[in-house]
Amino acid sequence: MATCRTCAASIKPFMSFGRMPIANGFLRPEQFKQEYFFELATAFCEACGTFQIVEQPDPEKMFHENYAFFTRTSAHMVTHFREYAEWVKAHYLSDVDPFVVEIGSNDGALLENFANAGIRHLGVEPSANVAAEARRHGVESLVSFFDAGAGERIRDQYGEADAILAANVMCHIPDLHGVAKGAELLLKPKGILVFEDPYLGAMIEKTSYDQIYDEHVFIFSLKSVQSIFGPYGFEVIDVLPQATHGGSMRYVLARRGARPVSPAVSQLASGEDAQGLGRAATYQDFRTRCEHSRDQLLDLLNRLKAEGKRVVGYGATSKSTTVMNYCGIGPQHIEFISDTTPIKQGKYTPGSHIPVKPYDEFKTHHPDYALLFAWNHKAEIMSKEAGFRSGGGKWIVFVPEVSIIEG
Ligand code: DWN
Repeated sequence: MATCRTCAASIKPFMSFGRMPIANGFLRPEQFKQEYFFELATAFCEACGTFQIVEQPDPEKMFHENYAFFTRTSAHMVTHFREYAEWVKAHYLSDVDPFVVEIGSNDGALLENFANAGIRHLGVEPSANVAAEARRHGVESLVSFFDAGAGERIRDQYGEADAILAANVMCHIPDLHGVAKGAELLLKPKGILVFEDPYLGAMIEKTSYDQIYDEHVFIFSLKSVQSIFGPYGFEVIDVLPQATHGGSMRYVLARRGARPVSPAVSQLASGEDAQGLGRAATYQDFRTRCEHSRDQLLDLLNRLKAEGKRVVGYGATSKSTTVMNYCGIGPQHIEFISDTTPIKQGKYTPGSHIPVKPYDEFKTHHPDYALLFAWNHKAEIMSKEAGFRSGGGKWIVFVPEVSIIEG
C-alpha cells in the first residue's frame, strides 16, 4: 500500500496510465534502448484531499542541464508573467527595498519584470541551462532546488523576503514539507507565498488527463493546499482562477492572521464540494472519461491513416508524452511533431519515438490534419495559423473532447 506524499495516510491508485518515459526526455535513436520508464499511476488521498502520482522518477532525471522546456516559447505566457509581476507589485510590495524570490524561475520570464524595475530578486532554478537563459535576461539565478536549507541560506545572505513566487512549479516538487519550511524561514512576518498551477477542478471538468506526467507530482485543489501548508502556520488568503495552461489557480498564502482573508477562498471551497473533488466516485468517473477519450483519439487516428491522410502533431509538449504513451500513438499515426524549441528539434519524442521538427517543416509542408498537443495555447496558435485552416488544413483537438475543427 502506498502512502500520501503529504499526510502519510494510506492511498490506493484509482487508475494507471501505464508505462511512461520522462515527459521531457527527448532523445536520439542511439538512446532508445536505454530509455527509462516508470508506471504512471494516480491516487487521490481521501484524508487530505491531495491528488498525486504514486511513483515519481528522481527529480535529477527530470530537471538538469538539458531541461527542454523554456517558458518564453509562448508569447502569451510572457505577457501573462508581466501581468503577474505587476499584480504582485501593486498589491504586496509596499515596503522599502523589497526582495522577491521565485522558486523554479526557468528562463526568467517572471522575474525579469522585477529586475527591469530595479527590484531585488533571486531565482532558484535547478536546471542550469534555463537558469543561464534567465541570467542573459538580467535575472539573478541560483542553480538549486528550493527546500528548508535553501530558504535559510537565502535569508542569511539576502535577508527576509517580501514575496516568494512560483508558477507551474509547486506541483512539481515531491517534498512540499521542505518548501513550506523554507518559506517559513525566509518570509518576512507579513510576507506572501504565491503560486499558480494547473487546477484539479479544471482537469476533472475537461478530462485533461495530459496534465498528469512525471513532473506533475500533484494536481492541487484549494483543500489540498490548505492541508499541506496549514501545519506550517500558513493560511490561504486569496485564490484567483487563471486561464493559463488550460485552467490554473493562483493561491496567495500568508502567515495565519497576518493578512485579511478574501471571501473568494470560502467560495472556492464550496465550489470544490459541489464539484465532488473530495469524493472517490469523482475519480472513478474521471478514469472512465479518460479511457473513452483515449479510445476515440486512437480510432480517429487509425481512420485517418487508413484514408491515407497526412497527420502531424503541433507542440511537443510534456503533456503529449502522456497522451501518446497512454493512447498508443506512434510514428504510424503521426509523421512528425512541429515545435519551436531548438533543444527538442532533431530529437524523438519520449516513448513514442516520433521525430520533432522545426516549425518551418509545418509551415512549408502543411499536413491534412494537425493534432494540437499544445491545446493550452490554442488561441495564440489559432491566430498564428489562420493560413493552415484557410488552406484546407484541419485541427484535431482532444480537450475537452476528441473532435475535428473544420474549415
Ligand atoms: O508545468 C510545466 C509547464 C508550464 O510547461 C512543465 N512541467 C513543462 C511545460 O509543460 P508543457 O511542455 O506541456 O508546456 P506547454 O507550454 O504546453 O508547451 C508548449 C510546447 O509547444 C513547447 O514545446 C513550445 C511549443 N510551441 C510551439 O511549437 N509553437 C508553443 C507555441 C505557443 C507555439 O506557437
